[in-house]
Amino acid sequence: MNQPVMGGVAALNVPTYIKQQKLVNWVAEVAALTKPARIYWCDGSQEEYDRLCAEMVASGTMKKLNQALRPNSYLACSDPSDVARVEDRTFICSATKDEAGPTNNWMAPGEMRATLNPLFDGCMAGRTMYVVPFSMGPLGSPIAHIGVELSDSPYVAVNMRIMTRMGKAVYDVLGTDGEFVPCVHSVGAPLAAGQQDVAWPCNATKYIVHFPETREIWSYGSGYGGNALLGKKCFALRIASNMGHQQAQADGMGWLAEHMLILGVESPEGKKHYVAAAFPSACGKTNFAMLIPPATFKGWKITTIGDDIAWIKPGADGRLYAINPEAGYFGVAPGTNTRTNSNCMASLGENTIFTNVALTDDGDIWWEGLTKEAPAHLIDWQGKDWTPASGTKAAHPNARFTVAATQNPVIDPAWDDPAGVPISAFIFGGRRSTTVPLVTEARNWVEGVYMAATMGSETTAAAAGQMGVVRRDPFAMLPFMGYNMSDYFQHWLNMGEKLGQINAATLPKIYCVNWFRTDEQGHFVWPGFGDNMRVLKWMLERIEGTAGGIENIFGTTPRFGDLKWDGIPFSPEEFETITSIDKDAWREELKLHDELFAKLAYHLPTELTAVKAELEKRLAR
Ligand code: O2Y
Ligand code: MN
Repeated sequence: MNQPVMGGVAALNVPTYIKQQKLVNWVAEVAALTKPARIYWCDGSQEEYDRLCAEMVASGTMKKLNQALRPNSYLACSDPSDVARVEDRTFICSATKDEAGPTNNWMAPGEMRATLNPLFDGCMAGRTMYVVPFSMGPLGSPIAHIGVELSDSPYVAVNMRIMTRMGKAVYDVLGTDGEFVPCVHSVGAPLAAGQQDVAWPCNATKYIVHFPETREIWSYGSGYGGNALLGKKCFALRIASNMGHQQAQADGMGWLAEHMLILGVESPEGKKHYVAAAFPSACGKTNFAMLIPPATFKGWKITTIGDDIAWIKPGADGRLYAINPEAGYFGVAPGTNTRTNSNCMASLGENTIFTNVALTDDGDIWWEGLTKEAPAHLIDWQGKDWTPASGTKAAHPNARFTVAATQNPVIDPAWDDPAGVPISAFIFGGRRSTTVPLVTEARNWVEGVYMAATMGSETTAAAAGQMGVVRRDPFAMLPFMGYNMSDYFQHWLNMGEKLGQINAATLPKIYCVNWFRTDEQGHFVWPGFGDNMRVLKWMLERIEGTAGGIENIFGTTPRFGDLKWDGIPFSPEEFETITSIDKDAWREELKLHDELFAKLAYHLPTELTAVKAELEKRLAR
């Protein structure tokens, strides 16, 4: 924090190790617009992290947790109005509305720039602008890409150090003319001279804006999560999905940026495969990525490459290679405990930033579901005294932890491999109380894309046991698509076709799963969590060509005897409850697919309507 303000413009003080003039010019340009009091170039060191955290403790933004119970860990509590991603304020400002597609908010780029300019003008006054260089993916990996975020939030700077490969080394990769995605973020709360700051500055007006043509991200008004940590959903999904699609125009193939975890599954015989799995937000992705097999699965191992996002590029051998572009986990805390995810709990022992959880009297953290019984007294996420009688949640339901991936006890040895890992299967899952069976293997790539395109989850009414409204969430990408959803379906179909031409035998298999079927009383039938291993084992054996199954209308499913049941009292009747196909329900389901396809009619691939027609025929038989 050593740059003085000179005549209203903060000195740039560019570190000598920065060699790229384009970057320096851009920082100067944004500083001229946003008018910060200081500019600070982050180097990513531990010393810097500790110092910024100490400054936030001093300013009241964070609390240091009990050093003996939770070493080097902090609690930040946000403004109650700033607790989640803001989908209705998120825009894809491509040149035309059709390029953004019907699932995105769109505004013409010129109009959006005219809207944002006055908001950003002077928005960092009185604050420090942090220059945060980061690599999404292993430094220098051919699958990785670089970004630089300019933010007036020190909370963003320290979280970005955990969530990405952030710091000085990025400039070596960038060199004099390397490409980077420019990300500008402001909490939108300029400080007048002498004005007292608040613990969590933000603004009621929020904009999360993507300009795909220039690959820019501009975020205003929020300091929280995906709104502010711009490497995550904004870059790694919205801008990157666009980049992967654009690349197809250049090389005929392109690449994929997916809302997917990546895990390794290894048999006792040492057969190992990597699978990438897409689930909508809040469907237990982190639990699945760190799954602990049941005790009876001796010798089976699950290892994590990533818990949320996958970047996937084709190799010359026709296989798809994936990296986790992130370096940390920004996971949902409530519901996480040693039973649901003990690997995750072990990851959170130290060096963690908690956001919007409750504080215990001995300076540790607590959230709903962490322990069976709540402590007798807490300070809740809004800083108020809390007891079990309060009748409110002590932690916000979207409370988060930010922790380095390296703290995961089951991190995969290849998690940081610049070459990525070969993907043997894709898994798509939604939350459905009826209709969709436990697991189905698509007969071919096109039918797999159809499954992914039509996946959906029931809204909370269904969780209460009623037949809920299904929100379609194609590929679990609905809030994260950087371009037209139908063009994205076509991109997947094209990639499958081209990869199949190189080597049909290594084209990943595609599965659709549903852990959430309920019985007549509305209770979940499938135990989920570690028992999902039973399904993963079947998949691995299908990939190896050693497991059986039976073909139905939609694809291939395991028979009861095709899964390993040791250690669980699960009956064939229960299995039937979660795998049966109700033809009437499926006829209704296909009508809902019609509604989705009607919405996505512009550029909707004819292959998908053909799959649907074929399914209808099979249903009629
Ligand atoms: O609420 C936020 O700001 C973040 S949302 C999020 C965070 C980590 C992983 N996934 C998600 C999501 O919504 O899919
Ligand atoms: Mn996610």
